[in-house]
Amino acid sequence: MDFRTIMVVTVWLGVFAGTSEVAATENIVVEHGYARATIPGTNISSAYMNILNKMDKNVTLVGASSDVSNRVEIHEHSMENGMMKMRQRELINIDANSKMTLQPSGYHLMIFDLEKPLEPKQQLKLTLHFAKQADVEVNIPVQSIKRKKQAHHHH
Ligand SMILES: [Cu+2]
Repeated sequence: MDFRTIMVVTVWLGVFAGTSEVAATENIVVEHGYARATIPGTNISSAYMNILNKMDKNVTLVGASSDVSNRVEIHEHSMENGMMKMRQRELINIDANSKMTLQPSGYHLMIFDLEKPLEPKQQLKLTLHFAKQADVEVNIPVQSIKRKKQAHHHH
């Protein structure tokens, strides 16, 4: 399986979202964060969360980093002609007083080149980098991939 195939498969499987609020600053709040356990045979993971911008101006997520990987990228999944496509993105804009959801079918963070696979129940520390705004550190749980029946609707 090549990398793109793996990503498509993980999207179709779907996962349960986490429930705990994981980090807060005064201006940017991250909640419902979780990362996927690494699929055996791969060295990648992906991370999802809600990012709440509580300010009266927009903020821009420009990247993320982690001590488990030197390569964390912003990606976007979208359906094009019935095919799930994944593209790297430079940034994510979050409007004033609004919420951006990083989720399997949209924007997400891809973590590459893991030295050790991420295991369920482990905590993953991520640092989110914003333009003209302090970094936000989050600690999110690693969750195993669970099958969701609804995820098998093919569009
Ligand atoms: Cu991706």
